[in-house]
Amino acid sequence: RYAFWETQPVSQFDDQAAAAQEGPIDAPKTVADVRQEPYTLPKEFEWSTCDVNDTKTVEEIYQLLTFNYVEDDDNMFRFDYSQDFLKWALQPPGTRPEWVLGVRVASSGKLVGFITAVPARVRVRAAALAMVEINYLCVHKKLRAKRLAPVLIKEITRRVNLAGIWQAAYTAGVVLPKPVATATYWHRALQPKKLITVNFTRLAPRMTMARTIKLFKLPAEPVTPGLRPMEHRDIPQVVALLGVYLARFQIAPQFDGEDVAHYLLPIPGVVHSYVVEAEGGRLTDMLSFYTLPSTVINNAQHSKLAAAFQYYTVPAATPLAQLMGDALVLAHSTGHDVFNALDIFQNSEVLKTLKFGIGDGRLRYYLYNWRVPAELQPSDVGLVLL
Ligand code: NHW
Ligand code: EN5
Repeated sequence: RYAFWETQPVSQFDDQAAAAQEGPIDAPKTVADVRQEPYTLPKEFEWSTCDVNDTKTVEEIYQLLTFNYVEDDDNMFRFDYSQDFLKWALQPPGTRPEWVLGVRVASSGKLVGFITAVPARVRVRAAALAMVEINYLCVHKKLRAKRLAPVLIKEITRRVNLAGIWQAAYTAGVVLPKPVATATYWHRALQPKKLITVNFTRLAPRMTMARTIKLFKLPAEPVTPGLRPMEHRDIPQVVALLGVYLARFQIAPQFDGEDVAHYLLPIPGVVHSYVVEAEGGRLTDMLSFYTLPSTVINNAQHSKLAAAFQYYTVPAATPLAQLMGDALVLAHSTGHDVFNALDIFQNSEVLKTLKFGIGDGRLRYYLYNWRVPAELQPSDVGLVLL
């Protein structure tokens, strides 16, 4: 049972009857109804709004997450978001400083808890909603199972409600009430030898290392004519490409020019975006991926795994398989060991052909205070959270 989540305005596992009503779960509120005082923490802790532009603070957040954030089911790998990545992910257009929320030990100032919200316009079926995306919820390993997470969630909810926002989207590996969709991770080896060494994958039966390396070998250059890194001048055309393509999905962000500039202009070591330019400067397609390494938890040879994650990809003139194939080439040539993708978008049609293998991880998509009539298929999802 879910002692906390049963008290929250989220779809519950047993509410099929109510599920017919698409829309908000809570009675409508105004900012004046929102509690003015922060929620109370156990007395040894205090709230701390974190400024990611402060070098010492972003270092503290980085340390907390690097040692305490998400691991795979067998505790072999742990996400290692870089400081530049966190600064990028946490400051999109419309950012509010009070939405980067920490918990510190009052006596020492040590950062031991964290949660963030960023604004986003997300369309769910026919409804375009002003939401936040919640991410980077983390409690230090030594303070687990003390019910700190519900306090972090309630406090970030209060701070978001104070801005007049009543819905949120979030993803998690764990099952909570109640997923709007469940996606599966797939992995494409770029450096098979290293992946085998760190036990990310195993040598297939009756395969030698040499044959495995040959099987996953990629060309040095992408094959799509006109493919080049995205630039500032491309923003209006990329907004248009994404707008048309994402309209096919039941849940997808609505990006304006500022969003596209922030989330898609390339940042070395963080986000990689390419456009396909046809004659006359017309853009026909785009692809992107982000860099999210993991710490290899117990390996003598390697301490880091360099993973690229598929971000937004828009096939139109170029088939998706070719565009994703070029993403693999570019991720390989920029030093990544593996390319990860979910079975969202139209990915299911191309993953096997491109030699992706199914992962052991699932990613559940959730909405706060919004009900959908029925669970969506992964292929209905057009939203990527960082
Ligand atoms: S998912 C990644 C979450 N982080 C990690 O997995 C890092 C490693 N784990 C930890 O740090 C991406 C801790 O285990 C955490 C739980 C902090 C996860 N989401 O404090 P207690 C995100 O960041 C529930 C939501 O004793 P703990 C998305 C759990 O079911 N709830 O546990 C975040 C239980 O509730 P229940 C989660 O292990 C979305 C309660 O927490 C959860 O010390 C947040 C236990 O708390 C998870 N991933 O700390 C929601 N994991 O009902 C945003 C566990 O079962 C909602 N729990 O009793 C929207 C808010 C904004 C609304 C605005 C309108
Ligand atoms: C918030 N934005 O489970 C997200 N990773 O499959 C937070 N598995 O890397 C929530 N266990 O399958 C994130 N190798 C939830 C995901 C948490 C991390 C996670 C999984 C995703 C993962 C790897 C390593 C497994 C290690 C043992 C995996 C097999 C790949 C192989 C490729 C080649 C063909 C066969 C399969």
